[in-house]
Amino acid sequence: MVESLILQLHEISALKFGNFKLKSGITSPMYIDLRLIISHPHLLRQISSTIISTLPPSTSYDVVCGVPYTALPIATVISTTSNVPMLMRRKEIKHYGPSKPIEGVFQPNQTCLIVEDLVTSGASVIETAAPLRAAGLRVTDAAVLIDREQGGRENLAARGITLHSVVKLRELVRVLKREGRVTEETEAMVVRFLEENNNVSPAVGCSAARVRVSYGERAKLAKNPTGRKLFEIMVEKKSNLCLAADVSTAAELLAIADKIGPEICMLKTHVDILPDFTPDFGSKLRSIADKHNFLIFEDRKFADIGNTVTMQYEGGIFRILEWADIVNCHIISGPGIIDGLKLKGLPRGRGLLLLAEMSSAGNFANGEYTTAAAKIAEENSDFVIGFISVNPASWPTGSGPSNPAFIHATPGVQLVKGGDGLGQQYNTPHSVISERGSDIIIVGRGITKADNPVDAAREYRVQGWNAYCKRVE
Ligand code: S5P
Repeated sequence: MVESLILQLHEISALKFGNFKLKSGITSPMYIDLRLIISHPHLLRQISSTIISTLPPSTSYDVVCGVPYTALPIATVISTTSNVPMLMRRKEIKHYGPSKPIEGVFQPNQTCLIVEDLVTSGASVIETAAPLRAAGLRVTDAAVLIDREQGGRENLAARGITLHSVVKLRELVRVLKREGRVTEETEAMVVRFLEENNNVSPAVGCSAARVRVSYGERAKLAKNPTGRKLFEIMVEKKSNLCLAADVSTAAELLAIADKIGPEICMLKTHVDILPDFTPDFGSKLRSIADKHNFLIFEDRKFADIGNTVTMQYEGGIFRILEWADIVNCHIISGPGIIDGLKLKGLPRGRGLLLLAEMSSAGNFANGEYTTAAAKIAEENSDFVIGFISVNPASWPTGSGPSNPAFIHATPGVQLVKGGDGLGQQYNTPHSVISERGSDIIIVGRGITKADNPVDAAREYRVQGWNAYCKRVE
């Protein structure tokens, strides 16, 4: 049965041999293109039923979800033939109408079987499991046609997902060789390739040296006490998650800070959106921060001349200097803004983040502007603790991002890529930490608007932390 499947896949050219560049950048002697199966309904049906019959009889599930896009038709056939409802995970979030990462009807605590055509590192299955889990579903098993035997099984097991495959790549090539479809040399080449690439990380590597240094080591390099404290908290709490607590009232903010406090290393505020702000807000938030061991970051985005920002930082009704460990500023007005903020902040041991890049579409913080921010940071490393950035891995080496003392915090993070219709652009925790080389994920509506913000925060924390662990491994 499995043998006949393999031969049919070879006949329709879904299995090709030669020299192929994979998504990960490595060259493979074999290319598997299972998108072709939708042109062969009989084969699609056979693949779907074989995937299900390979599962151990004890595997139970209430719903199935295919990894987009190739496995969607497979999951659909499984759903219709076994009469099990299906869910779909959106790869992009819609900019209009209700935007749900998961389409279909389900109950929290139901078990969802993930269906996939091909597993290499397991990254796609992991990316699909994340929003399902954040929605309250249990994900314990993934059923797949082909296991490339390149670390996917182990990477998934590390995340609590058991991989069930119909066929492993070595076995598949053995069958083709036995049936005279490939030569002995080709088989040997594939086997050698698998031996040399037996552990493809689901995290794509990042070149800057900074990203390989652990947060603990970087704490020792930080010149500013708040920068050092932030790294230390991240290590202690195994968290690189910052909550953007953009809620409607101060009362709500204090409540969510207390609930989500255990999951975060930092809480970001916009105090000027709180209609019920009172002078004791700062001390109340401070005691919650002390209770749960997180830092407070007021996202004030100062942008004026040095003299004005000293007054904005210290005075007014908000008295930010009193209670915020960290503030941030634009560098549009030149280095005088840093001098102004430093004058007030440094004696109190506070820290400053520079907005070197922004997450919104069409923003102007790039190129020379970003390089200038990196230079200003180097010149003020006693007070500047790092950057608000979006893709530090793309900054030229030798500028700020390669200095491990500086921390990078990135907004525009949700479990699926997308946007909010007002210019915000989202990347996943994995992409932000592993591919873009940032250190902290700043998450707002992904948590505050979730059905269960505490569960959602935990999921973001785990994803952010796992991506970091993989990066420094
Ligand atoms: O470039 C930026 C800089 C910041 S600090 N883009 C941003 O979105 N932010 C802030 O991050 C923004 O003000 C908001 O508080 C948070 C993102 O919230 P979310 O709901 O889109 O996750």
